[in-house]
Amino acid sequence: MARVLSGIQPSGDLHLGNYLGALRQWVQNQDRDDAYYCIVDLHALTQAIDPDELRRRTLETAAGFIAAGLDPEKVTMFVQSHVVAHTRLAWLLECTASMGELNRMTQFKDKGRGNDAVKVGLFTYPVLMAADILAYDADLVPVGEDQRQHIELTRDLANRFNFQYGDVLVVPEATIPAVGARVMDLQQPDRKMSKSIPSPLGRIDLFESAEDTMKKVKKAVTDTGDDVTYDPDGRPGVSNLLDLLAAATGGSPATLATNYTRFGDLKADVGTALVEMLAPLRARYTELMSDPSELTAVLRKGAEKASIVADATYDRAAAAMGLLAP
Ligand code: ATP
Ligand code: LTN
Repeated sequence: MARVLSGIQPSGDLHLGNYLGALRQWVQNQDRDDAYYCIVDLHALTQAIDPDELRRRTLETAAGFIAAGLDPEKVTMFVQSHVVAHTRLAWLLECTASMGELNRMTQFKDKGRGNDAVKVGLFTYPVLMAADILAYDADLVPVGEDQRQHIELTRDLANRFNFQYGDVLVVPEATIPAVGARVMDLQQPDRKMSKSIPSPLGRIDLFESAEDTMKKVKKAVTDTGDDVTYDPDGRPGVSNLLDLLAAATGGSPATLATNYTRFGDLKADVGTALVEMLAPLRARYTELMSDPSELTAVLRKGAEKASIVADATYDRAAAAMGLLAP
């Protein structure tokens, strides 16, 4: 059985990119894997967020995990800050990572570089992520394409630690889905759909109304020319729509393109396919949010189980580095 870990930040509403890039593969493999899924609230602190909003979104993200199809009886679901070993192990790894390699992380370059007021936490973000993964001896990390560089860093840190201190950490691998690994913004198809960028028309939230989804797909930016062809580099708008259709219905985007001559017909089919895919998720979400006490119980149990695994890894790593046992 493969040990699996992944996480999502409670920094905004879950969107179609989170579902197709990450959540859907978590659900598909939950019978096969020994999986740990965390709501990474400490990572959400690296960008300004209101405390009440963070609390609310943490619960909403937990409801979102279950609504997307995760079964808390089959996987361990928990909140990152409830398991103290993450930050303890992160410190040990901060004493393994170099300034140079963190400076090369594209997320830091995009969100913070060159700004003196940028928070230290944004700089060390990838080390905490490495700790999330390594604390569970994870073999696999199911994520979207944008996380590839972070997983590479995690592997480098684990290898370096093992070289220096002995065979302590498991070196993980990213698993990135064949379709839906990089869902683009519907209004700006040259950048990824994202929680933290205000883009009400460009982002499809997982639990929004069917009318909103239809409207956003209808207004999606397409490219110059009026034929439907699959060319992600040259024609990112229409290609993103074809990717979404392929992700929702199966089939390959290039083959699906041959069924259409007009953007309008393609958009109508993409809208309908997404609404059909998301309707059951939205119904479950509404039901779950009506009783948050059940969610908090799931998270408490999850954190207890996760702590046992993560504490053991921390103890192993601390001992290997020479920290005196208490
Ligand atoms: P932010 O933009 O605030 O960083 P996000 O929307 O990228 O947030 P995260 O919590 O950082 O969401 O990511 C959770 C998971 O969703 C990750 O595995 C990530 O790779 C995946 N993911 C995020 N956006 C997309 C996207 N547009 N397409 C495919 N996968 C995505
Ligand atoms: N950095 C990730 C979120 C994240 C994560 C993790 C993903 C934090 N810890 C551990 C996988 C494994 C993001 O921004 N999408």
